[in-house]
Amino acid sequence: MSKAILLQLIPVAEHPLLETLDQSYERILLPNALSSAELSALAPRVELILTSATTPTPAALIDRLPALKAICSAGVGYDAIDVSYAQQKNILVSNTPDVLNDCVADLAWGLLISTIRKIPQADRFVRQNAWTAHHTFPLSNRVSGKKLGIVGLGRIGDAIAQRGQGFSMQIRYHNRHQRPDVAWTYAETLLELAQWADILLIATVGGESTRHLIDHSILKALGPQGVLINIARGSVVDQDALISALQNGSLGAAGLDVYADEPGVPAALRELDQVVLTPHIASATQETRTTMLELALSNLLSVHSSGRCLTPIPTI
Ligand code: 8YV
Repeated sequence: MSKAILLQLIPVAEHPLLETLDQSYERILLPNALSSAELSALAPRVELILTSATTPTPAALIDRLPALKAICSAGVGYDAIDVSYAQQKNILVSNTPDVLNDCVADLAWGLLISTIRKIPQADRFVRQNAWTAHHTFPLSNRVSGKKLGIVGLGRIGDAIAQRGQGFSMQIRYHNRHQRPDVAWTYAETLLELAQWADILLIATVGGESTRHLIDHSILKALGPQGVLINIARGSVVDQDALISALQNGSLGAAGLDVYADEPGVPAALRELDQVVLTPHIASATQETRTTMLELALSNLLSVHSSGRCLTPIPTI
């Protein structure tokens, strides 16, 4: 009898846990090239999906797989997966929380410091051989002691706030609800947080609930000296409003790891010198990506052995 199928929506590096999975599953990498007819032929045997936070896993795909038991993602965000649809169909869905908190928080701080101290611009200045005895790099701004407003104080937001203490930052946050377990000051509204903050750092979840949370009015409240840092999801920011605010000087600067339509980054954004851009790399270190993969594979193995995920996404 043919083995059940583990459908990989993402390519992954070799790993001993894959060898264990291979004992029970035929692993098929679903390339864009797999025709609809080929997928239909495999569909009755597909029990598991391995995906990532940035790989669409829509209801249309779930619908084609009648034997699907679990979708395990190597990533913490799950806005690209139709979780509620899967859960309605009793399909387990898991993500990889916590294991990436440190690297995402590190990158958030890297972007924050790079943006305010203009490190990439200074690097370009040196490489272009512009530094002479009579031409020095323009002054930037101080980081330590600034007012840091965090939008979304989850586990990643916590790790970012903790690092902020080392920089003597004043820290406030806005969440849907105040957290009784943290000492940081809660801002009742996002507008109030943006008015207060020097730096607004977005660490909230993506998806419809937070779409364009950062709009024209929030950017205006942050102001001409304000800095926006986004390591969460591009969808949280109205990207057109952000570009306009940066172009007309009503916002000071931005450091972005995520965009509205990845991997596309509009030319208008790329042309702005006061913006630091990274290609969605917050969790992209050897160590963290290995740990994320291990947790995703452990979730798949757990579904196989016990019918449960180790880190299931709560029912939504
Ligand atoms: C990755 C992410 O980009 O975990 C998330 O939510 O956005 C990132 O860690 C992604 O998982 C890469 O595949």
